[in-house]
Amino acid sequence: MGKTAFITGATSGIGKATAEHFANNGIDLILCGRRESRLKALKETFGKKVGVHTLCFDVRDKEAVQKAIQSLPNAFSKIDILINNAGNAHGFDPINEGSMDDWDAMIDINVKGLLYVSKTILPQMIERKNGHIINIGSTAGKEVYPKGNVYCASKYAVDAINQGMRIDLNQYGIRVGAINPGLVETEFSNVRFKGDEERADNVYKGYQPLKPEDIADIIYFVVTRPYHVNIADLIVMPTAQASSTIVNKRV
Ligand code: NDP
Ligand code: 8X3
Repeated sequence: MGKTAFITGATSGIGKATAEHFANNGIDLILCGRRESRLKALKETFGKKVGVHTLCFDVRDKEAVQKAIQSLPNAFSKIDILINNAGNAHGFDPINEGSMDDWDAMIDINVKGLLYVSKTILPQMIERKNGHIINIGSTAGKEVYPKGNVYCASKYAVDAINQGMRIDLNQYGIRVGAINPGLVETEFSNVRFKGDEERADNVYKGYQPLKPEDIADIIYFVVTRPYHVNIADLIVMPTAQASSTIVNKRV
């Protein structure tokens, strides 16, 4: 029987590209996000290749998370792979000027949302003594950059949770690993700059950023290693990027 992957944040960027890559390689999909029309379109497209079930919920709402996962039909109730991907940066301000609402959003989505989803899915993985969890961290979770403050903190938390999960779930044979991308051109900067397209586009100008497909390809590689191989922590940057702050913009 084929595998089933549960992908949060599948309506855009890295999550969507991962869904497409998995669909092209026969992995059934449970796709999550808040934008229902996008989920519907993804189901129509990828449903031609693999089984697809969609769940529309906000990862910040723990009751909604539990209700959605408990509602999974039998054909999708066994989750082999969990991609904890939903997340964003909100705002780009020095710490003294940051918005408390932005801080809430980043901690609630990137950290607490990841925990709620994982906690709800873990019992079945523990029961089967099998499962693979990929946490999408960031270079921002390895190195703080100016005005990154709380977004970086949320991704440092993902790094700690990734390590903690791997330690605590080791006895159940569950694989846990993080992929930490650098600059990837997605809707990430549109969200960070609250719809300011010009500012968002500027982030990716003058060099070749990663494409979401580059990360999807790596995620697929990670989940297709033999069972005894666990890729625990991976940093992936565009060639033009050397650190969170050093990017070779050939303009
Ligand atoms: P996108 O903005 O393109 O995608 C973000 C996804 O997260 C969307 O599908 C969105 O779906 C979902 N999401 C956001 N908030 C919520 C919420 N409250 N509840 C449920 N789903 C939510 O960005 P990326 O693809 O770039 O980001 C994916 C992950 O990759 C994030 O964790 C990000 O931090 C990380 N990352 C991104 C990098 C980059 O440079 N782009 C680099 C390093 C890491 P919807 O709006 O439909 O709910
Ligand atoms: C996203 C990468 O450098 O924009 O996590 O924070 S960065």
